[in-house]
Amino acid sequence: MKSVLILAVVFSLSLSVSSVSSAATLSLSPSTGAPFLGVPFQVRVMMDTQGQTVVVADAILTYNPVLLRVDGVTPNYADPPGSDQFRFLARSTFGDGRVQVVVGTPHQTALNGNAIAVADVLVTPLQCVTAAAISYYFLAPAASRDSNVIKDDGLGTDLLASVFGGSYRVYPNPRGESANYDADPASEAAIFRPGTGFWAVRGVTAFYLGSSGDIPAPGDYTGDGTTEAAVFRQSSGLWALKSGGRLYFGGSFDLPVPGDYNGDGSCEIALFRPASGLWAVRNLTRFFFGTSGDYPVSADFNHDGKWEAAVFRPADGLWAVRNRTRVYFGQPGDVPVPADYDGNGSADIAILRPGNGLWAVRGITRASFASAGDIPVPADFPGSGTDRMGYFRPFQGLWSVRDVTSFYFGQLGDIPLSR
Ligand SMILES: [Ca+2]
Ligand SMILES: [Ca+2]
Ligand SMILES: [Ca+2]
Ligand SMILES: [Ca+2]
Repeated sequence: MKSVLILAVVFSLSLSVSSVSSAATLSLSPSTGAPFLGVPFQVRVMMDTQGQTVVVADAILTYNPVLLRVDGVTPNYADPPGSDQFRFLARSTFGDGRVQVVVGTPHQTALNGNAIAVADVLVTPLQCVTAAAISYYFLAPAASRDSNVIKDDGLGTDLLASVFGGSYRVYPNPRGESANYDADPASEAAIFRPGTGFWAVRGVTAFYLGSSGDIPAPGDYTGDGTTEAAVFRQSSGLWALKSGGRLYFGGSFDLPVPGDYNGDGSCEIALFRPASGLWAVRNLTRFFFGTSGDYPVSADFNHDGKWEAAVFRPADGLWAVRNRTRVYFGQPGDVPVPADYDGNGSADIAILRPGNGLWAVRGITRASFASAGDIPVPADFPGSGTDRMGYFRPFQGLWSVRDVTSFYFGQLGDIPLSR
């Protein structure tokens, strides 16, 4: 996925202080990634002193608060064994796109090491974008009020010579193929907790399936009319179904896009490869549709019972439904939220604009519903045959379904799953 490899600006400086033979760096780990809208991910502040003993590290990160929100800063010192060297001196977050982490070591036990984790920063993506950057605020060695790494020489010599930020591609939240886990026709609210593999379906069941990093991919794989939990593991290509089915299909960088692509009433295992636009539906077909950077938005757009491959292109708002249509609807930063909002059996082209909470359903309706950071979960919660606008507000665990209901279910970090 080469389009992700957009590193933040890297400054290189020639040091004028001749006594400084090595130079410290600050970096972010991971420096690239593909997090989901609204689902927090963690980046680690890393310091490399290149063998120098230091007494203070002062990392100032900057980010675009329209695209990202910092939800927490946690000390994380990967000290040399038994050293217990660091002290967490200060942390501060600012709503205007800055977060500062200050750590120090007592002089008598000054650090002498290489790449050291300094802190973990929990970041929540607020918009779907191809590049959300986190950079260090860095001017020059010894400049005041920017990032610094101070040598243990009693002089306050700033060793920091280079910084390496990160850039992250934010995808729409995964929705699976369906979310009807019981006998009634209504969609259920469900959550997947990525850290533990915990699933909970409101009022129905809770269980464990999958583990940290797995992408939830629920669908009616057996064709019995109810949804089955499933996860896709990018590291190995594993699909694990609640029924016990396990198989390998796809791998790193692939996104699960389960759906009923042949109209036989059961959900197929399928994937989309954003780097190349490859679609692969297991035991059925493979083809290329879309280009690098597109978001998959497959659904049944023409009410023939079969799902169409489809993509939303965030750069210009293109919706392309394979063999059906190409229209422009939406703009960069919008979240595609296809669903059947008028109940005619066809998925409708729709977007949520996170900045102002605008939902727009092409040719049908517009409404203001949701605010920044909310995760869209349109679904047929009443079981009436029509999908409703709905969102999950991670901070509060709040679900709100427009004109229908609201309730609390789940918590920050959970991936909400409804369709
Ligand atoms: Ca149900
Ligand atoms: Ca099928
Ligand atoms: Ca169709
Ligand atoms: Ca419709």
